[in-house]
Amino acid sequence: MHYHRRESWMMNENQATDEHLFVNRRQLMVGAAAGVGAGLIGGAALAAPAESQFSPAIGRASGFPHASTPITPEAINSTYNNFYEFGSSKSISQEAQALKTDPWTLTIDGDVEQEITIDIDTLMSRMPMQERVYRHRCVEGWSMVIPWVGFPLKDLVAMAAPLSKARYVRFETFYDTETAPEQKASWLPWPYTESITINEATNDLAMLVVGAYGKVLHKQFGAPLRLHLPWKYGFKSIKSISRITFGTARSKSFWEELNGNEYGFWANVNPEVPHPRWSQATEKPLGQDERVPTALFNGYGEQVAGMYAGMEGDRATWF
Ligand SMILES: Nc1nc2c(c(=O)[nH]1)N[C@H]1C(S)=C(S)[C@@H](COP(=O)(O)O)O[C@H]1N2
Ligand SMILES: [Mo]
Repeated sequence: MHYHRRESWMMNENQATDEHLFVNRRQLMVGAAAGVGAGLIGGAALAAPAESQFSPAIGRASGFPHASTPITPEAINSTYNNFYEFGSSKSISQEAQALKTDPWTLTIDGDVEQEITIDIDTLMSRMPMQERVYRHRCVEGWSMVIPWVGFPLKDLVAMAAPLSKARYVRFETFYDTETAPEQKASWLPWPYTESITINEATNDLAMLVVGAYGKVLHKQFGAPLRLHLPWKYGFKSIKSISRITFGTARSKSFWEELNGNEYGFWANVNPEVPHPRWSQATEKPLGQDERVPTALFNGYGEQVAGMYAGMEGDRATWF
């Protein structure tokens, strides 16, 4: 539970963006498996679980804050979800199995040097995979701790080569009323979208997730590609991403469109700023009886607070 400031996961900027390393990622992974290149993929320290469906080269990054917090049991986590495309209750794990994840492509467009559509498997083969244990705090007041497998969002940003004028990154979920009948509801602004700044997208903590618990991502977790921003309320961590668009202007997200007074753009976790209808001071970890105090930035302030310097007094930073 201790966090030390200088950690091996603090990847060298050059390593994250260097073209030559992108080309040699497969070799890098082989090197890591042999125990020689672990530092190069961001501090692989512990071996992935033996039953992992991922390459053994994918190690667990030990240095992230809260990396040794007890993990929420998979059985609890995978049956208590928010995925409105499949219903507004927490019990959508069965319904979500209708999601078709193969084939799946991701389109990267907007203010980029070249728009591309890339197959999810190709994308995964080009990105530096890693396991990270992250806390997740839903705006509704429950939380979980989950071992994600994925890659830094900043590596995808580097691959996308956004134009210098791009300031925002918008994420969009699939839209398919056949597999997700809830998307027929005309009063909801489908498809689900989210938006963050380029600065946030290139923060070390921002992660694109393709797996959890050593397995390819369960459909209810937002297969095959979902975001995780552990310092923000959970709704920012959009599931089943099919498009990422770089732009100069902020776009309204699904929740902001529905109720901007309750679910804003920044949505950084702050126990002292209540939701208009409830306190955010405490949270209920899934699988535990007692509520526990909620932490500023969900406990990741050291990594992210600098991005919001001077904005602390603005209520919009926190909801
Ligand atoms: N596409 C999509 N992404 C989404 C949601 C959703 O309804 N649809 N719900 C969000 C909310 S409110 C939370 S708390 C998390 C829940 O993630 P989990 O089910 O993996 O715990 O997903 C977020 N991403
Ligand atoms: Mo949430």
